Amino acid sequence: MPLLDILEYPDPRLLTVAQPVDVVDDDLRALIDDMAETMYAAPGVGLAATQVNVHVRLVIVDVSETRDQLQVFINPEILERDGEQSCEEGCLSVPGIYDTVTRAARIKVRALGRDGVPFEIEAEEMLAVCLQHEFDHLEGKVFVDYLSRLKQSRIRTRLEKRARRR
Ligand code: GNR
Ligand code: NI
Repeated sequence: MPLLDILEYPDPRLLTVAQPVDVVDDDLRALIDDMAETMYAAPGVGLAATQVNVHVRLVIVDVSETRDQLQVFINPEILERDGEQSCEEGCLSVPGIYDTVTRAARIKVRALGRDGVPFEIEAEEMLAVCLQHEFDHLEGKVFVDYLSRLKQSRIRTRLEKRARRR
């Protein structure tokens, strides 16, 4: 199975708003499998379809230490959010850049699983951070959008320079 290429900031394709999935079928499950392989190889704790240039509402996460607890969220919705937490975030689409982002401490999420069956979960701590980070990707948003404009322009310059050297 092939590893998928991950788009890197400031690639304008990362700004795309993803479309809802209408059928959860074997093609979608094949994409999930390729994304999982790509996320584990990176390694990352989450991956949104947007990052592999597929603009549908699908994210995967695995925040377990054992790296064997894949969670799949299709057409996710945040039903409730409360509290605040700040976490040092990174992103596979913004390699080598880490900064603190404040997000909701707890969220309640509804989505479809890889079998197409709806489920709801409550998330806190790292899972809540990761899910909010992934759901942002589906809206065309990356964590650097929360940083100051000065930091954003420094990050843009640094990654553009690095991309040119490759
Ligand atoms: O691997 C990842 N680590 C991470 C760390 C802190 C907050 C969010 C993340 S998600 C990131 C993988 C990624 O880019 N997902 O979109
Ligand atoms: Ni990311």
